[in-house]
Amino acid sequence: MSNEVFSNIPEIKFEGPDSDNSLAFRHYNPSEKVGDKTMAEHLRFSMAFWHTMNGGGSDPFGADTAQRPWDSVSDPMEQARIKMRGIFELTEKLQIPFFCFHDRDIAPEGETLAKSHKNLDEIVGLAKTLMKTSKTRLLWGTANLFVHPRYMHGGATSPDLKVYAYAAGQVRKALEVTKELGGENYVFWGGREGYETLLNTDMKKELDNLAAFMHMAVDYAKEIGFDGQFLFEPKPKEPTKHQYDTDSATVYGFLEKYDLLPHVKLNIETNHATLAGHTIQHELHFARINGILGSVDANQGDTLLGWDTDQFPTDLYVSTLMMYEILKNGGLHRGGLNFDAKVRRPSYTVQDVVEAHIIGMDSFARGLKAAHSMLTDGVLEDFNAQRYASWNSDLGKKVAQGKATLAELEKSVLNDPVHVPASGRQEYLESIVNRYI
Ligand code: GLO
Ligand code: MG
Ligand code: MG
Repeated sequence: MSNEVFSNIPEIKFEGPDSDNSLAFRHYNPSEKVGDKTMAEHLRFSMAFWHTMNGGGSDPFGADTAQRPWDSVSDPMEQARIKMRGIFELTEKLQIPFFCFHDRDIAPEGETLAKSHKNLDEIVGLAKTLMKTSKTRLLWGTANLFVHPRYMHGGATSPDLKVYAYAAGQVRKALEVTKELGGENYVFWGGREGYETLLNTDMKKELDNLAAFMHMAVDYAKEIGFDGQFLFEPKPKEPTKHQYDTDSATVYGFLEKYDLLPHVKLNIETNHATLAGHTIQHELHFARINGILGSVDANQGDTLLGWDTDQFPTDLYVSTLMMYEILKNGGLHRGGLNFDAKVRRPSYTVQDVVEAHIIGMDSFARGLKAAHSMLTDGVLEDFNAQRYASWNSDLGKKVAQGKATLAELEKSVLNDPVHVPASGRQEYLESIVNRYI
């Protein structure tokens, strides 16, 4: 078909673990059932517009390396049209059901906010038309409040009211178009919502303003009948030295303090967990037990580098433990696994991008299967039920009900001979996890 944007990319199909074809799935078989759901229903993959359509590979030391079909097109609006057609085509060829975008990824910024809205409307109109004949859906939309120089001090935490108002206008519009495209979620990531030095920062005012901003977004969503899930994405540093949305626990505290917990869940990214000094399992687990696990930005960092490398996920140990938490959460519900990931700079072809998505999808398919078997056998559950068994005693139950006293607890052990608790058997448990992978 001459209309194709990526004419050299075929439809990617499941060929099984023995296939030598780099443009095929070895493990991701969308219709295969794992437990009571298909792989497609469990995994809800999504493609990131900013990396896959806009990322060119430039870094602080060098220019773009990527070769893309629209390279020779100079009109930014025409490029935007091709890229939008491109993401629908590529998601379909890869059997990825969703995509995600920032407002400024899909349409160029105009001279005024009003002109930017107009550009956005045109491209959103195109996306809507493409959706009529495509299976591709919108996982989430968001507003880019960090690239433009006006946001150098932040967007929703800017010390300058005019900048704050501009950010508000962008978010209002982004919510409107996310609704128009049937988006399942709306994400806040505080790109520049943080600070470099407290010498020029009123932290309390900035956090109060951020909360007011989010409440206005929640109110506007209600006003226009957008019923998507709001998500807040934690990240500890980069671009600012101190990001206000450091990690899941910090964001939970913020949401609770400002009465936003009823409206907002988390979008948790693997590489951001690493930067915060946590495992992704810790981040997902914390969110799960507090009822705020919303969606996942599936990527991975590099153990030797201290910044956000946003690589495609390949680590099966990690994908297994992630899927373990997600299954225990009863799934991702309206969320998904969004590949917030980019190929390395020397991987400059479109084929590299496709192969990167394939290994990401295969890694999660294997993680899903391993986690599902592990959970079905209940090995970790049985072990931990035993480990915490003493809490089933009457005294243990009293503590849980808040009815015990220090003196009562003391009395229960006052005349005990030396008590040695059972071994934690970490290495044994690690060997069990390895067996399932
Ligand atoms: C950068 C973030 C970024 C967000 C995106 C959505 O480190 O991961 O890609 O996911 O802006 O809010
Ligand atoms: Mg992200
Ligand atoms: Mg990132």
